Amino acid sequence: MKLYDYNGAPNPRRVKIFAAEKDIQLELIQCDLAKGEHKTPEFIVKSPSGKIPVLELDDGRCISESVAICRYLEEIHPEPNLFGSTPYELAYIESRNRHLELELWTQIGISWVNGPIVGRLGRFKQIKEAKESSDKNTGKFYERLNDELAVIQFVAGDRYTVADITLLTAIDFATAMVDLKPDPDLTNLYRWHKEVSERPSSKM
Ligand SMILES: N[C@@H](CCC(=O)N[C@@H](CS)C(=O)NCC(=O)O)C(=O)O
Repeated sequence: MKLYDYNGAPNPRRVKIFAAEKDIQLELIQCDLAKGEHKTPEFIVKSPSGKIPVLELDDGRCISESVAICRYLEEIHPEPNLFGSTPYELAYIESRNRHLELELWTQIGISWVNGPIVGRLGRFKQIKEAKESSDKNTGKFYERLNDELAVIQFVAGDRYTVADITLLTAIDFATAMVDLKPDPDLTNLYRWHKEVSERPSSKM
């Protein structure tokens, strides 16, 4: 299986960490976002939204969206389980993952597209007020996570799941590329980040 990737891109990293946790080997194909390789007609056939990651199966069929790709990997390689195994656990992990995607990743994304690195590309009209608001919302969400992680070890309770991968990649990207490093006072969040970063998969 091939994974269309770009070094440093956070969404392909989610899939690479997920696959590493399951010891699944993926052939990584670089799709150069800086050169616009993700917007070519050939690539749009693989990924209608013109985004990476994309998983290409050996028969040529493609799957886009990191969670959809991870679900496929979970189906073909069920252990270790990362999406939940009981009806409640499946739904709870899904809800935690959706909180992170809809309430954190979305805000980090707004700060990113309205921030200096994307600004230098000159491709979008940037909105300063949008960035100010999403920076603030990201900080508030970090505080909420810090409170939650005072009483749970991992994002969805007492074991590592796909939701931890979603949060790790969000925080690492926000810290390195968006200047949204969590405040050092958020000690529960830092405790969690240290533990999760020590897993070999996090080196992806
Ligand atoms: N919801 C998508 C987001 C994919 C995404 O935004 N990928 C970024 C790279 S991390 C991308 O391809 N950006 C290029 C663009 O949006 O044009 C997923 O989870 O896979």
